[in-house]
This record gives sequence, C-alpha cells and structure tokens, in this order.
Amino acid sequence: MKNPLPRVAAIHDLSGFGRCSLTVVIPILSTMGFEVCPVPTAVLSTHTAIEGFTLFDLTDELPGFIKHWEKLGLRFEGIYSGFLGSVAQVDIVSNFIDAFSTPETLVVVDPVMADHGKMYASMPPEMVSEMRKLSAKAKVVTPNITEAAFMLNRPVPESMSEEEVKDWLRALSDLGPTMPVITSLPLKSRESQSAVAAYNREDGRFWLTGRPEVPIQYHGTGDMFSSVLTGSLLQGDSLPIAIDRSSQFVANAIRVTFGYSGLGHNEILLERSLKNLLSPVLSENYDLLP
Ligand code: PXL
Repeated sequence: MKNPLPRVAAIHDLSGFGRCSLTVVIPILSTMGFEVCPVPTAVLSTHTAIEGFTLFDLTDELPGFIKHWEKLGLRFEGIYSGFLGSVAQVDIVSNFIDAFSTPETLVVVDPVMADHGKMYASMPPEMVSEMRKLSAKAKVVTPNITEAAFMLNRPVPESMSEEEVKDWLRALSDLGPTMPVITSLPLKSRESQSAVAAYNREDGRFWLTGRPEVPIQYHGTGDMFSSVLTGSLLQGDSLPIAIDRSSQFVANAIRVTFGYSGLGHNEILLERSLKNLLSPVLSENYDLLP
C-alpha cells in the first residue's frame, strides 16, 4: 500500500537557534502535507555562523537508523539531505539512499557546505569531493553559486551570462543529477535580483526565476528554498513551477521580516509565511532560457 501521507526522510542537522535545517525543513514539509522522518546528522546550539556554537556529531548513530528502519520496512516517497556533521556521513547517506530508494523515490541532495565564496566553519575541504560523489545519487541538487563552483572546481563568478549558467547546469548534471538547480546566481541579465536557474536533462529545457533582492541576508533561506522545492516536486509540480514557488516563498518570508525594524540575520519570521504553502499556485514568474 502507498503511504497515505507521503513520507520524506530528512537528513539534516538540528540547530537549536538560528533558523535552519530541521527546524525549517520539518514545518515546511509538514505544512505541505508530508510526514517528515528526521535523520539528525548533528545537534548544534546554533548554526555554524554564530560564534561559540556547540556541535555534537551523530555519525555513529546513523547506521543504526538504517538497520532499524530496514527492519521496520519503512518506505519513503522522498529522501532529502542537507548539512552533514562529518565527511564520513556521506557514505552513510549514500547507503541510506541505496537502502530506501526505489525508481519512484525523489532523492534531493542540498550540498550544504559553503556560501559567499567560503566553506562554513565546521566544513573540512574534503566535503567538496564527497558532496560531488553524493550528488551522483540524487535526482535534484540545489547548490548555491559558491557550492556549485566548488563542486565543479571553478572560480566563484562575480557575474554570469545566461549561456554560462546553462553551461554550469549541464556540468552539474554531468555529475549525475537529472535536475540541477543553482541559487544566488549573479546573473548579468537579472541584476539586483536573487536569481535561480534549473535544468531538466530529461527534456533539455533550462528555466530561470528570481525576485528583487532585499538589502539583508537572513540565515536558513537556502534550506527554506530546498524544502519548498522538495515538497513542490513531490506534490507533482513541474520544475519551473517548483523553483518559482520556492523563490516566491523565500522572497515573501524575507519581505515579511524586513518590514520589522530590529530583526537580525537569525530571525527570519518563517511562521508568518508558512500558510502561504497552502495557497493554490498563483504565481508563474519563470522564463524558459533560449
Ligand atoms: O543553512 C545551512 C546550514 C545548516 N546547518 C548548519 C549550518 C548552516 C549554514 O551555516 O551552519 C549547522
């Protein structure tokens, strides 16, 4: 029997404060009508951009999750991984995908490791080649431009043409995933926008969307984007609608928060926007790249 409520295994860390990973993934996917089964990769006091964070690595616990869940015969419509607590977790996540995915399972890998040209504080450099390896197992990957550059061993670009974006997406797809998506693109044709591009190797089409930038960066927006994207694709949306819904959701949460004075980088008001995920799809702000 199919799961009456589609089920998603969410392989991410649990950060107590700072609005990211499981504290974002669970409410978003629950609101979108999925049962989320967390596989916690690490427990942190805050995300790693806040000085003094504590990190308890759960690498040794994860093989037990696979063994127990296999015994229970659990099945997942989606497997979605993000921030990993150690390089050794890549093989474990890879084993998890082997153990639980069928041809129908949507596997999404968000290669969380870097932003703004730099690796995150807890990330060893070897994570780059390991994330490259893990991406080969995914249908969808969602790097930001820094992560895409690191995975492709290219310099982080200051600006890009649409032709270059297509070349990057093709190169990411050559690593394995059918649907690579790149966020935070510095696109010449979309200056002062937060642009997102995607490629579907199955039909050879490239898509572009974006929203006007707001002059503040909030933490966790990448996790919000990938969570909505995962939910949207699992609900049966097309790739361009899925990137558009995700971009619109994140832009709304940013604008809702930015309207208040005095809220910091770690205080995006996710809950004020969550119910937008219940609306019919109203926006179709995407372009087909020629
Ligand atoms: O939002 C990505 C993310 C997830 N988890 C942890 C992080 C970060 C980014 O800094 O530190 C622990």
